[in-house]
Amino acid sequence: MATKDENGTVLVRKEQKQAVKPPPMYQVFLLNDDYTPMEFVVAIIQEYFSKDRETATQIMLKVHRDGKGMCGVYPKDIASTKVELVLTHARKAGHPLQCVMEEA
Ligand code: TYC
Repeated sequence: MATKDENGTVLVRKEQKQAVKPPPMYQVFLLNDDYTPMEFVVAIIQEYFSKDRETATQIMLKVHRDGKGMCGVYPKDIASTKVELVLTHARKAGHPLQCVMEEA
């Protein structure tokens, strides 16, 4: 909004600081276990995290070696939906695969 000071000079307010913060983002991880087949994990990463086969294989191998690997970063509701879909798919297939989210 423009106003005038005592000399009649037009004062223009500086653009207001952005009032809305960007939403917090969440990293989605797969955890290693001794039973879920490698091929199943690769397929999960391709299907739910939109990775190509090579990238999915690299992520799966990282999880296998290090115990944990990041599959993607999303706003909270999307991350939470991905975790639920992965867990549901894994349980239906009879695998103990674990999937978790952490604020980035
Ligand atoms: N460790 C599993 C195996 O040797 C493979 C595996 C990889 C399981 C990644 C889970 O998130 C996982 N069959």
